Amino acid sequence: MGVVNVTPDSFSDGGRFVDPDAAVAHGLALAEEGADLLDVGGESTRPGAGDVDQATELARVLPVVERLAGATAVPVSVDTRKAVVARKALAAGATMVNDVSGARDDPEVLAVAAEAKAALVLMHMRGTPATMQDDPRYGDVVGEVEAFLAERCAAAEAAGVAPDALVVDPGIGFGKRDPHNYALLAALPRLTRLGHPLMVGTSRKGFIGRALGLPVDQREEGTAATVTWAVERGARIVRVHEVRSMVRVVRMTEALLAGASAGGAVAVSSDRIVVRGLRVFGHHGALPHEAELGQVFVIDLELALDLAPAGRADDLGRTVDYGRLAGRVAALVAGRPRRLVEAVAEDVAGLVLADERVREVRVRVAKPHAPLPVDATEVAVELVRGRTPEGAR
Ligand code: PMM
Repeated sequence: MGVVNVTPDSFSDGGRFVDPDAAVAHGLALAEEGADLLDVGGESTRPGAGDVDQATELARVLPVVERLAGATAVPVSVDTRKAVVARKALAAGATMVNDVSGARDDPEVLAVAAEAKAALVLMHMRGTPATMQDDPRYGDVVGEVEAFLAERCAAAEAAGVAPDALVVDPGIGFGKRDPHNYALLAALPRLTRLGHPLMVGTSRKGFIGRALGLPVDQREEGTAATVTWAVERGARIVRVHEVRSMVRVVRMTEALLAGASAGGAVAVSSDRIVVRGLRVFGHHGALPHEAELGQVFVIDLELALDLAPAGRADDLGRTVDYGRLAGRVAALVAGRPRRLVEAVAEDVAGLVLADERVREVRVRVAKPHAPLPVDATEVAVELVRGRTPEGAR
């Protein structure tokens, strides 16, 4: 997705294309360079930016959308948080709405997208552009963003948007500190499991500038690294300013992914078997009464392995039988007491990796009733163990 900002003040290219002729020419150049989508925005969403009134936004966006939609076959998206702008842009030829508020600021956006049968990007943002970088804090940024996106998708579907018209976006840089951005980028595979195409916008953003110590006009290579990373981890749309170079970056990443799987390696597979919420009574714990009385442990497992052989042959013998595995894990957790949940998780990981088809396993062991001096809903340990050439580490 190529960015066409018709704004005087966007952080990355503000002012360059505020003239409609310049914006249209830029959009056409991006189409020529290989963009599959063009995202036209008339409101800067950089940190601290104030709201733009509807008339101004319409005046910026509409002529550009209309002319681009008439002049190129590349679909046009409108980057807006306003239902009126979305409606008029769709009528002018746009086929996608990109709402950085996840359609919270103006919930009418949902009905507009539903009525026009338009695609709809729902992005996570904390607060508004004006306030979003005022000390953003999260307990569990990935969990909160995931829950937000799931809730907004449900709201969109309730308003009549078809599930396959929805795209989700974690909103890199929107009400997030650098550790939040990195955590979300690391968790893209998890976000793909929301069941909608995942879009990621990292282009020229501040966290790249801070990592490299470079100003906004020198972040192309940094952006390229994030684009490779995002595509490899399941992003289907990357929103970028430099289309020519990023199309090459995406094509090369795709070639690597295709080559790796054609070579029989499962290393790039993001196939997973997931078992969640396995409740087992056990006697693990560092405190004497835990060992004596026992308590419930809740186990989550995520196994990375290539599911294609089983799927193609429809043959349980070619995959991990999750029912049998769940039984063996439950027996382990109900069995010999360990002092630490870490030890329980480690032993569970070892059991799972004993099946050589499993490339990597994530194990989470939670104690919902852990004896703590303060209130907490849950304590858990989570670990990831993989296979090295010498065997499981
Ligand atoms: N980033 C910006 C604007 N719109 N939309 C989506 N869905 N995702 C983003 O990450 C995103 C966006 C800010 O970048 P810009 O000011 O350079 O357009």
